[in-house]
Amino acid sequence: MRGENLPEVSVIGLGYIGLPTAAVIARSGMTVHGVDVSQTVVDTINRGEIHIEEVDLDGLVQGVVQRGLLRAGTEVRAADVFVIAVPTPFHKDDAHTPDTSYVLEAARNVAAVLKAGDTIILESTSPVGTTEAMRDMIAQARPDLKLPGMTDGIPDVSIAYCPERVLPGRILEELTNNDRSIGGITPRCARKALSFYKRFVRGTCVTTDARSAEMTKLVENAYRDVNIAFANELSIVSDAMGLDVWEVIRLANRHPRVNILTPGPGVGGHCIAVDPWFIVHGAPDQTPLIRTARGVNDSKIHHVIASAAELVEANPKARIACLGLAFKANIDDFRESPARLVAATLARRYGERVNIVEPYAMELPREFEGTGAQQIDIDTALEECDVMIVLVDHEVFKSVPLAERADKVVYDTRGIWPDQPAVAEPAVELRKAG
Ligand code: SAJ
Repeated sequence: MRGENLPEVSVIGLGYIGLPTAAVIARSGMTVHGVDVSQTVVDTINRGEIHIEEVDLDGLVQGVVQRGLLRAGTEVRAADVFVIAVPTPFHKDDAHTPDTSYVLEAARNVAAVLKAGDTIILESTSPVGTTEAMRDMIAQARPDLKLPGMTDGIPDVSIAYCPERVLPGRILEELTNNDRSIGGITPRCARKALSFYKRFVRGTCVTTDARSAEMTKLVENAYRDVNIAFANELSIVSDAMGLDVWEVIRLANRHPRVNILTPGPGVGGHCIAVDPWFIVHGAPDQTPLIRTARGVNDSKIHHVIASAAELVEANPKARIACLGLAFKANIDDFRESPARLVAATLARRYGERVNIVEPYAMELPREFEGTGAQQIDIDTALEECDVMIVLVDHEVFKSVPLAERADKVVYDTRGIWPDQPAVAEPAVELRKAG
């Protein structure tokens, strides 16, 4: 312990959640030992640098490393509080079976250095029951310790589940200001974890049991997935009926109790398209709505590919610009991105006719190699391309005035240009065709 009894903290997993979390904890004055399996990640952090992009994270990490509050390594060391933030993907089988092996492996490593009085907190999005499974794994590894829920007396260690709920692009702000649900294996565990979070979270921290907290996290993302699916289904219906979905949603949302989300080329990222499967897997017969929503959002990608291909083929001489590769606006995260999948499919089919505009990418991802597709900037696209396929609602695209795009054939999957005149069918005469 340092100074006025500040706990020493170990954060296991230094990715998109773990690193910002470690840095914010360190900023509050606690000494943090970060753990990651990748030596490169560890070396980068120990130089005061970062391996991921997130607003303001570089300065924060540099500061806490310089002050000696954050240090990274590949081995779990003794600490007072362990925060586990490792990935929980699912297996690519039909049942979408959750893969909690990284969580259990982290718990096994923690067990080796655990001492009476310690607190272990799982933050990774996890299927219901994972925190208890983690406890069982620790019980097996450390029969010398009394574990919560397994002893009549006061347990030696506290174990809790506290999901992160931060939005990529706003992680540092949301880590501090969002409310937190803290689920203990026992109420005492929850209180122990609560006293830790109160040191660096300004939002309200609410205590509950571990299983409810696990379900709460899954429900939050499934709620969003279902609502985006509704918007995406409306867009497919509107296409079939020849309606402008943006106009329909705009009007419907004037109702005081209606708030339809925004259609897009599908749902990307690592959370909303994944977490609902954890609920479906846990209760396959009780989740028709959640499962269907997943299907609707996945099928939207194919609807967009088909509609874009139709437009490209209807304009055989046109040069095409795909605007955006990121999984959502104003970030440089291209993993699990529907926009990237759409653009790459078009690049493979139509080769050098296709141009990609992605201000957040230094170069095109590997799957574009050999397709003939080029990366160009937005100004070149506006000068040289005739067909614009909007896949991401980056601010820089939104701000293009009508005068610069009025003569383009536009397929706007994000509704960023509501003033764009509709294109006459069949294909228009193209300005730069030929
Ligand atoms: N999207 C739409 N239409 C919308 C909103 C989003 O198509 O109206 C798409 C986005 O373009 C993107 C995907 O959905 O492809 C997800 O984007 P997002 O901004 O809704 O969410 P994420 O994945 O960046 O972060 C979510 C957040 N969860 C909720 O808002 C309920 C975040 O708070 C969680 O912490 C994060 O998942 C996580 O780590 O679980």
